[in-house]
Amino acid sequence: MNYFRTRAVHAGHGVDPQTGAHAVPVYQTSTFAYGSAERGARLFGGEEQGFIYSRITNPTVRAFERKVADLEGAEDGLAFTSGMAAVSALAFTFLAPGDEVVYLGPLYGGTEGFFEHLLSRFGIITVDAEQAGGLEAAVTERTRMVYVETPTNPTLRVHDLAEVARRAHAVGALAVADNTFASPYLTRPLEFGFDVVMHSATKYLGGHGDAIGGVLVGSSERLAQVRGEGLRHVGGCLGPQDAFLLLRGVKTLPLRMEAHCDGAEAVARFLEGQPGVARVYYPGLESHPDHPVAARQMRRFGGMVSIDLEGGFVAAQAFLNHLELFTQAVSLGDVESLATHPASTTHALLPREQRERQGISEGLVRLSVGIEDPRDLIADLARALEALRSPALR
Ligand code: 4LM
Repeated sequence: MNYFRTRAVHAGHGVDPQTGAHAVPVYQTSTFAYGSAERGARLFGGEEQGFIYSRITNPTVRAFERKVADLEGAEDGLAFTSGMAAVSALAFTFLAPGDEVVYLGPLYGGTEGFFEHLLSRFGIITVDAEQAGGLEAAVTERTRMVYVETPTNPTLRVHDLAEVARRAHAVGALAVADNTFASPYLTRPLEFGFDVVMHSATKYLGGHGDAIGGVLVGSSERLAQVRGEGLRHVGGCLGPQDAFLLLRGVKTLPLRMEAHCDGAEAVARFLEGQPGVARVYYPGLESHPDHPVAARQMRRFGGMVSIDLEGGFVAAQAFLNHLELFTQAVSLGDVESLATHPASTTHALLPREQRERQGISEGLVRLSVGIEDPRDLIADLARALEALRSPALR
């Protein structure tokens, strides 16, 4: 299986050997009989590999892990009940008091909140490289992890992944990329030297807005450590029913991503230059400062578009309230188009000055462009922009 589209359908599983079931069955079981006390001892002692308990591993979940690992070009994968469970398991496995995490902000507000508010309480030092004069200045001998999103949420920056991995490795730190926005169809950070890739599988991997999940991919050795510590002891395991939905979703990832990219490109081009729109953030536009990096690292430019509206929060609220086809909701990567105001939702926990520094202004609206016909989406956006020009709002 050489090609991504084939692997998206077939990788990670085959026909069920016992029953011939064509779809991976939902192994809705908490525990697995080991048959004899001797085998139980071997399984628990690590001398034999097998299913023991669904917090640690489950066959439906395993199929999902293997499929994502294949698509990212990784040795192995490890699934969690959410993206946040994946991030926290990774941190609890590899970080200790006195260690430093350097990240390139902004990140998803939940991840940045986890770093700044929770990890810091455990004596782990967290540094936003963008506020500390760049990666070179921020990375020190104590840096154990360098963390980036590609592209970033919600300002769609695209960092040079090879350069970030090089700087992380120069001090022996783990290079971690949250590839949620790109998906492995558009970017594979391991190919640029990253050690671990993380996904909120809730988004493009699942794709249908019906399941929450997270996944890490990387070397078998590293992931075995996370399975044994961050997953086993913290316990954020993915359930088999959600694994089934995510597994089904991933099969159409390449087809959906092409449609998301078609829609986002059309929407971004339409929005650029519209009266009332101060700025359009989309890495596929030549006007985007990271366009050359994105063109090197990404197959296409993704399904997310952010816009800065003149008139701040009042304009953003009015614009959102006039959308009819876009649903006002957080999350992203669903087949349905979604729209949100990051400053008051996904990034509301961050202090306002920090948000402003990171470009998350009061007028910023984030669009997750679905797979609908772009002409209908543009008509919806045009209608909402027209409403902003009404005399009452001027
Ligand atoms: C949102 N995002 O932005 P779970 N990494 C990235 C994300 O965007 C998210 C997570 C991790 C949004 C959720 C409300 C780049 C989430 C966290 O939600 O824990 O699966 O992933 O709208």
